[in-house]
Amino acid sequence: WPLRNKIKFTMEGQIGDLEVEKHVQYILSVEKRKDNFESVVMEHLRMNGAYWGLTTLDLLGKLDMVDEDEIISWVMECQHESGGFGGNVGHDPHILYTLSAVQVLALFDKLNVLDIDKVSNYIAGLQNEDGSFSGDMWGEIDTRFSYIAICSLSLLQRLDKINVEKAVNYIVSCKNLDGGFGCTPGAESHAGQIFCCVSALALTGSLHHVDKDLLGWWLCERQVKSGALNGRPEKLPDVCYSWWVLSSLIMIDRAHWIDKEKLIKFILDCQDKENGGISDRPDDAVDVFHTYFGVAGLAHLEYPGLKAVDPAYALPVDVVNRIFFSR
Ligand code: GRG
Ligand code: ZN
Repeated sequence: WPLRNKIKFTMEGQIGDLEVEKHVQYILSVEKRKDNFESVVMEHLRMNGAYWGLTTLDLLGKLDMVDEDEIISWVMECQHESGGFGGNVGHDPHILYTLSAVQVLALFDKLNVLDIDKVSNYIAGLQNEDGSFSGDMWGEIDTRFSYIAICSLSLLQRLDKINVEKAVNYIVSCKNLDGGFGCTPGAESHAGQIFCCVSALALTGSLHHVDKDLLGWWLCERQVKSGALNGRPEKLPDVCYSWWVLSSLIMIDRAHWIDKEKLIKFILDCQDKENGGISDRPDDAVDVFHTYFGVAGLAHLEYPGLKAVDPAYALPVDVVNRIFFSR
């Protein structure tokens, strides 16, 4: 996924600094805190929080600051007898948390602790007759779940457990006239869903279903005057779209259609320079989700000192390479 135009980081004063140490401390403190508002809200999606926080630490080169054994045994405690993972110990399994669990294990090179067939059978069991995927036993269908199923099974090297052709056809049925994708057939294009559909198509070698110029045009139109990106026309910009939009543009080779320097400046402006963390917009409250997407967005923009991140697997490139090239 080569980026075409490199950015110069030498113009002092033009591009501020990434507060690496402060962000590391912020993530470590969120992991530990149990009594504040964010940790109460995060209780049921702690597995996603662990993925966001730990991947950020890895991109910053600081994954060794956490207790790996403690994390791995907590992740495995969240596994349900069905093979799927819950958001926390004792919670119901959902495909959303199952991908995060697989990604966290991948970060630590610990996929071998999994009963791979059990996890992949749980995921494959969520595929419907029309090729779509439900998120859990209750049946909600969304192209987010198609991506999650394909990404997880690809990381586990078990894509053969599902009907890939039908999965791809379902995603293509969610394509709109503007070149984008929605959560179900006929639903409006949204950058988050476009990320899911483009990644799923990339991971299955099916990107020929995307009109790259048409979609690239829609995606680069997401950049507003401040340099930030929004998720659909007329909506407010938000740091997380630096991930959803930019990853999609990279996968279709159109990342050079946006102004990268302006986007870097916007992400850096969303930092809490005192206490660490990144927010959705300047001066809003920070959270782990936007801290991850801010740092991962900067990694896509080749900000110095950050590991490269894979736009489809949403993991550091060295982690992905270790899975596919070292065995
Ligand atoms: C491994 C990176 C990774 C993801 C897992 C959960 C998931 C797969 C993908 C989610 C894709 C998605 C739909 C992202 C959008 C998230 C978001 C900011 C939603 C807000 O929606 P609105 O309607 O926001 O409140 P707008 O910006 O449209 O006003
Ligand atoms: Zn956001």
